[in-house]
Parts: sequence; C-alpha cells; structure tokens
Amino acid sequence: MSSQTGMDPDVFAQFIDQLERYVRERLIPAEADVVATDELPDDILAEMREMGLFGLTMPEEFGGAGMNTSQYVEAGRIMAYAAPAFRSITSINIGMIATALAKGGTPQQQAEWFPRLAAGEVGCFGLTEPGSGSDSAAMQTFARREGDSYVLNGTKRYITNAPWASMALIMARTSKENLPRNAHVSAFLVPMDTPGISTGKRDKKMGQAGAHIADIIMEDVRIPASALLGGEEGQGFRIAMQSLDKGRLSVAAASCGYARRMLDTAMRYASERKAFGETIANFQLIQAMLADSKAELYAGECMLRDAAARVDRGESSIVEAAAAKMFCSEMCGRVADRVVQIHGGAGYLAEYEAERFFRDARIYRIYEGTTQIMQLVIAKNMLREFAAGL
Ligand code: COS
Repeated sequence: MSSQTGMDPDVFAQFIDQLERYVRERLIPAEADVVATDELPDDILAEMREMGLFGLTMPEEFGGAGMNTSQYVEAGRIMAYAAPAFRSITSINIGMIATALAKGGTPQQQAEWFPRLAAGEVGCFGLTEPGSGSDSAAMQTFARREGDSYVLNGTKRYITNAPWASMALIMARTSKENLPRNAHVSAFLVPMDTPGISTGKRDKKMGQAGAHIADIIMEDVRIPASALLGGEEGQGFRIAMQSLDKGRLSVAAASCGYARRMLDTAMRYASERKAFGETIANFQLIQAMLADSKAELYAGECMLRDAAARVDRGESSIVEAAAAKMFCSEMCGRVADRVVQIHGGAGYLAEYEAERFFRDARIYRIYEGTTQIMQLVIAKNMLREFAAGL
C-alpha cells in the first residue's frame, strides 16, 4: 500500500484556520436554532457546500479537496466542536462512502459519484438492518440478478442521513447461503430516486438534534448491473469493513472534538459559578474532574493522530482504528458525565448545555461499531497475530 501525501500542508493549515473561525462565528451561534427546530439551516448548508466540506477526502480531479486521513480526522475534530449535526451531515460522504468508492469503485463509478458527492449531494451507508446490527453479515436484503440488472428487496435501519440522501451504498446478499469470509455480501451504488425505494419517517432520538436517521425500504428496486461496486460480487463485506475502519476514526475524531468543547464549557462554568464564597474552579475536587478529563482527552487525541498516521503510511490499522474509536468514545462519555457533575443541579437542566452534551455524546459508543464490537475486533486481530508468531 502506498502512503498518502494529501493536501499541501500550507493550504491545509489555512483551511483549518478558516474552519475554526467558521465553527466559532457561524456554527456555534446557530446551535440554539438547530436544537429548537431539529433542522440544519439552509444558508449554513449552502456555505458548507461552498467550503467543500462534503468532499474533503475526495480526489481533486473530481472536485474534492484530496485530504489524507490525518487531515480528514483533524478537520472532523475541529467541526465536532460545534453541535454534532453539522459534522454528521458531511461525515458519511467523506468517510465511509469516499473510502468505499476509492477502494472498491470502478473508474466509471468514481467518475459518476465523486463529483456529485464532492459538490454536496448527500450519501448514506446501508449496512444495518432490523435483524442485523453488530452481526452485519447476517443481513437479509437480497439483490437478485436479472439479465443486465439487479433487483433489490429489503429494509435498512438507523441509516444516518437517509432523509437527505440522493444516493445510498447498499450492502445486500447476492447468495442465499452464508459463504466463507462473508462472500455472500455485495455492495451497490443506489440512487435514492430509483422507483421502489423509500425512506421511513425520521426516527426520534436521544440527542444530536438536526441529524437524521431513518429506514430505507426497498421493494423491487431495479438497478443496472453497473451499479455493483467494483463490478464483482462478494466484495461487499470487505469494502464495508474497510469503510467502517475509516468511519471509526471519524467517530474517534468527533469524540475528541466534542470532549474539548464540553471541557471548555465546564471550565467557563467552574470559573464563574461561586460556592462557599469563591469560584468552584478553586476546589480541588472540581480540579480533579477537570484534570482527569484533560489527561484522557490528550490520550485520545494522541491515539487518533497515531492511528490516522498509520493509515497514511499504508500500515495495518484495523486494531488502532478500533482502539481509537473505543477509547475516544468512552473518554467522551466520561467527560460528558463529569461536565454534568461540575455543573451540579444546572447540569440536569435543559437550560444549560451540559444536559444536551450528555445526550449527544452517548451515540459515539454505539454507532460505527459498539465498544463491545471494538473489543472483539481488537482481540481477534491480537490473537491472530499471536498465533502467526508476529
Ligand atoms: N478490512 C478489510 N477486510 C476485512 C476487514 C477489514 N477491517 N474486516 C473483515 N474483513 C474481511 C476479510 O476478508 C475477512 O476475512 P479474513 O478474516 O479471512 O481476512 C472477512 O471480511 C471476514 O471477516 P471477519 O471474520 O472479521 O468477519 P466476522 O463476521 O467475524 O466479523 C464483526 C464480525 C463483528 C467484526 C463484524 O461483523 C463487525 O465489525 N460488525 C459490526 C458492524 C458495525 O460496525 N456496524 C455498525 C453499523 S454500520 S454504520
């Protein structure tokens, strides 16, 4: 595997400055509106498209910014300082879909989809089903070959961005039998306006206002055989897992960005709030919570950068991506809990941000593979390497 140089470092540094300013000056002031309406403002979405945020990792020749993995996770971390929905709407495009197209797409598929997605059309990733979440290879969605077409039937569940999407990468069975190494799974690039495809109503969620998930229902959805990713059956599970490796780094980045936001908010509160005649930041038990959070955040950021750099050097990174996702999302949950605690009674009230942070952060330990799945992935690969004497 070759290493990835990515965007020119000076241009990237300028981009990050601009993004930090944008987060501070535009996204954070818009948060209250997003929380109140559960929608992302149209003018902000237009600006995000203009800034190229939907195509950060896509090749420049197709209108993307050509970022490597280190740059992409850094951009994600910066965006994640604001309400999660702003990052979430771009995340599937630049993470899982970009990876699947780059690693598995034919030149024609790349030429068709990269420009559209880089310009801001939204993609979604259809793996999970009502009966298969962690056990993703047990899916029921079936793609039947008929001449020059495939006909898809099935339901995908909890699909992030489905209500906005103009395309979905759908993982479906091309064999009724379970085949070794999950070769019964294939991946398809499906335009969401294909007859027979519909989205369910938006699911109500615990947090992450403005981000939307829904079912995708497919009833005799006929697509050309050229929509089979890579043109070869049986590659879908491998491509899904490789895409998830990237998606897991993205969740690790989101966790670090949001933990930093929460901690900054807690420091502000602790420096203003008075008890026993002084600010609570002076109390050592409050300081202990701040210090533990800071140290854990630093550890998470180091893991994130290291795992991303490994990807860019072309080294194996399945374990590191899973470990970074597991550690960073759990860290984010602990920080969210401490931030509520530092706020005391105010931490439980919707009027303060801590309560929203706590609810928003909870999903990071679940999607793109739960903490328990991360443990399985890490242990399986450790034991495999041990057995191979590596
Ligand atoms: N990169 C490349 N190829 C991979 C891969 C990866 N990260 N992971 C698996 N594969 C391919 C390999 O070809 C592998 O064969 P070998 O192990 O012989 O190399 C094959 O897929 C089968 O892999 P594995 O044996 O690990 O499959 P399992 O069915 O045991 O996988 C888990 C089980 C639980 C690890 C997997 O189903 C999983 O990650 N589930 C969670 C799914 C998820 O994250 N869902 C979240 C919602 S989607 S947003």
